[in-house]
Amino acid sequence: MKRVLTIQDISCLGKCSLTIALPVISALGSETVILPTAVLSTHTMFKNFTCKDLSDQLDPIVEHWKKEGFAFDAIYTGYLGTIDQIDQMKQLFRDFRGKDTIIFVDPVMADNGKLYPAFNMEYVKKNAELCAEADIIVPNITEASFMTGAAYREEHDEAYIKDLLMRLNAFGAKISVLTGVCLEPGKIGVMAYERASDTYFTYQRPRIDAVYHGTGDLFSSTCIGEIMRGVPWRDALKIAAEYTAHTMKVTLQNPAKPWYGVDFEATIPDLLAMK
Ligand code: PXL
Repeated sequence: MKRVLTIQDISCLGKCSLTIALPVISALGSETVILPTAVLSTHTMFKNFTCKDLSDQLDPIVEHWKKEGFAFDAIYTGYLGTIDQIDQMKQLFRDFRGKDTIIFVDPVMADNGKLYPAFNMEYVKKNAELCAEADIIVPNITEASFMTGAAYREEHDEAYIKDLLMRLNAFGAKISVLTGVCLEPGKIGVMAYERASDTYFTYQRPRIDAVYHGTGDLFSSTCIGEIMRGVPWRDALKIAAEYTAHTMKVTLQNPAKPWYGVDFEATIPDLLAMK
């Protein structure tokens, strides 16, 4: 069985970060090891959330794992809390990177042209450094524009996306993926660049007209979970885009109209059947 280490916060209520990564990656058949970076009462889109930083726990946990000789097939980082934690991640990658370990970085910090409340430009710069240590990076367009210094454009064409991908590629990851890419009216999806083959990959599907928190985490968790079950990365991106959209569609039908997260619990059986 593959073993994935995922490092993100726990938002106790909110359906994002670890509360998505753990069930989704586990359902896809990998042992999922978690390293919580902080405990929040909810995700940061709620007002008055509490937050307990766990930075001082990371080193002792990692030291224990090193003594036990644990290894990981993939390391997936998502929402981290602080600049120091990003430095801790860089060291953790060095400690646990084996010959075939896939380092998957989702530099969660912004969306829709804006940084999340907890972050500033210094944090952006640090996240770019973390991306440089990864095999696969999956920023959205907002995160990519912040990290590369390119202008953020809500409406974009292929030339803009390719330019962003080239700027991301310069950080050093093997595969740079941009999410939230819209190349035709009414469509949305991803575009990626793989350095080794010097090729682009584009996947577009009909846009679901809704915004939920946690969909980026669902996308990334699905992607790494699929890669771990042997699915080629391009197919994994496609499945992750389809599964995220399907889950949004199902959530839209929920009469309780949840606003803070998607009903992935209802769609995990569908994910397992996707090819
Ligand atoms: O889904 C990304 C995410 C993860 N963790 C926390 C968040 C967010 C997005 O807002 O606030 C704490």
